Amino acid sequence: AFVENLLKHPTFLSNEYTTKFIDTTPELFDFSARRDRGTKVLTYIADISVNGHPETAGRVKPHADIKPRAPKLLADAPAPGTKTLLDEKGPQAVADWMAAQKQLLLTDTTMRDGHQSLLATRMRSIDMIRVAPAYAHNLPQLFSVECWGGATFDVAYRFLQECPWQRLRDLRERMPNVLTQMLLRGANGVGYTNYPDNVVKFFVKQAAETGVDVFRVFDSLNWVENMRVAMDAVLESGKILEGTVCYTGDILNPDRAKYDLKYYVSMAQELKAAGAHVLGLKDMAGLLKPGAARILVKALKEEVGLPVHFHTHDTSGIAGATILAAADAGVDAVDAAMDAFSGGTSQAALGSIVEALRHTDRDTGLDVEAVRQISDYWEQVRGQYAAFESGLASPSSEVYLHEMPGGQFTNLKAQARSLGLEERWHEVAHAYADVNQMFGDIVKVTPSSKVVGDMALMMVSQGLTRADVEDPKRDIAFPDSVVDMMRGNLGQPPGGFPANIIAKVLKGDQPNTDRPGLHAAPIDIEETRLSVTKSLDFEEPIDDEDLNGYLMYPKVFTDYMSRHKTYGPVRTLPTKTFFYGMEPGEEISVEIDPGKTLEIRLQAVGEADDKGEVKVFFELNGQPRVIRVPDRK
Ligand code: BTN
Ligand code: 3PY
Ligand code: ZN
Repeated sequence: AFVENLLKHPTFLSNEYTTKFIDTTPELFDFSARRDRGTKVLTYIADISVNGHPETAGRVKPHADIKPRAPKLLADAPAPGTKTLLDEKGPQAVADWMAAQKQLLLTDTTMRDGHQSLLATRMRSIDMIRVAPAYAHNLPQLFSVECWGGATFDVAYRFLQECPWQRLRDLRERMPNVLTQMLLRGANGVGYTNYPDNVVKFFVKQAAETGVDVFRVFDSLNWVENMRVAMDAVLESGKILEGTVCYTGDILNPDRAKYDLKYYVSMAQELKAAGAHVLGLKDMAGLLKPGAARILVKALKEEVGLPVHFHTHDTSGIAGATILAAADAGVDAVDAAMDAFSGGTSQAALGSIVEALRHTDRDTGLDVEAVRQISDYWEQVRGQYAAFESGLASPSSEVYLHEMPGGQFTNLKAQARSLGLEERWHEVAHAYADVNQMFGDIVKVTPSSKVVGDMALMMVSQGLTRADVEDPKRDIAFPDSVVDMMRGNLGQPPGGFPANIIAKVLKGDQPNTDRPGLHAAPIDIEETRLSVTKSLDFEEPIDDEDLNGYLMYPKVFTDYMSRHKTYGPVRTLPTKTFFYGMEPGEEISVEIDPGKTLEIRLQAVGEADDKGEVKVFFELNGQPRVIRVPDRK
């Protein structure tokens, strides 16, 4: 009866599912559907084996045969952790518990900021899912695992051909005792532009339902007004709201008085009044120096009274010192990355912080051997992504000049390279600093950092100085993102943007200085669901997760869905296969659905025929299969 029912299931009949559909209803899975999915996956492997992956062409190749092995589980079951506390007592209890702890609490960022900052966000879900049980069993004392949001959302769809929601669900399931954490760009969601209020609310509700426990909410101009909708949605979800202050400038420098101690304390107080359970201190570029951290953390703890969670980047090489100073000053939790994903534009090394604090009154209580074993796994994983390494070879004090966020640095460098400006990188760095001053000294973090970067690249490539740009007699074609920001579409920085630059960019038009969401009409969510379902040619309406994917990134999402139609569930392919295909004689096992494993052997690759097609010969579970793919080489 089950089989009969499922054969009538409209989604089944349309022969089109997301991985999620199958995962949640494995019983709906019969032989011909499996065969179809097998064929699609073989088509992907054949295509990559013949044509290569567009993203790894011409890049450094991984060494030899890397097969990451997850560490052994050191306990029979995951011990109760912070997530257990959240489920049993709620978000305020977690915050109270944080504040009462003597030990320094740690968040591991490897699965989000670590690879976002070192590998252009390219880490695939399968590499995270394999090690997640080791976190739950071996490191149950972690405060949280940052594993979602920021740039990971769109990169999953856009470049990795996988569903970010499915990633979250899989990680949540395998780490039932530790809090999951995401980075949310306030009204910009996980995108680069302000979304209507109802879209932001819909997104937060879904993220909470699918598995996010801690929401680090920030605004790219530090405008609390623009964070309220997202923050209220988190509060409503019953999850933990980490209202976040972004740190820029230098509180010790009298020339940067715009962002002084008073400024940060007062923003933090606003966030507390808005209902934050935890105060996030987000030093996205790694500018907070040890002496300043001591003063800032002490003031925030004394004058605001929320537990403080500190995030920084090691671009300058000083992050470890700053973290220890913050720990001394009483910070409650800090972010770090597993050793193999630490340093440079990423976070400081988690294992080294554990060791540095051992036998002190802030001893983290983490098992450093367990940390090392997990880091050894990540070391292997990182090797697979050699093509995406950005290669910042050494710490760089230049970060105090340009103030680029760790997550942007390598991206902007790649953009500079593609414009032929790599040799002139230090000019780009100076231009970035000049643009910041020209824009009135603003917080630079996604998306405002992208705007500053666009402008800096444009100035270097056109040989323009700040004086040239500001010269009222000179006509300048500003990048679209600059025009958009000056119109007020990302909100307002403290004190607004300078009048001269607004006048120049908007050519006399008046900017909107209200919160952008105030004037954005709500999206008709159900109407959108119907129209997207129709345009994808699905018979069943798309679910809330997919709809949220569409609302954030309409084109990225629909492109993903159309590739999914051709290639099926490629998310569980080994990373090497995903990026490089297979060699003749090679064999792999792929669990395409829980309990359903494909044994794939690539036998041989033929020559291109007169139609420009190549035959690729496989064995799939011992049966011969031939797949034709276009030769695009
Ligand atoms: C992208 O780079 O557009 C996303 C990655 C997946 C694209 C697949 S890889 C095989 C096939 N060949 C291409 O050039 N694109 C698709
Ligand atoms: C992001 O928004 O992706 C960031 O990492 C900001 O630091
Ligand atoms: Zn960061």
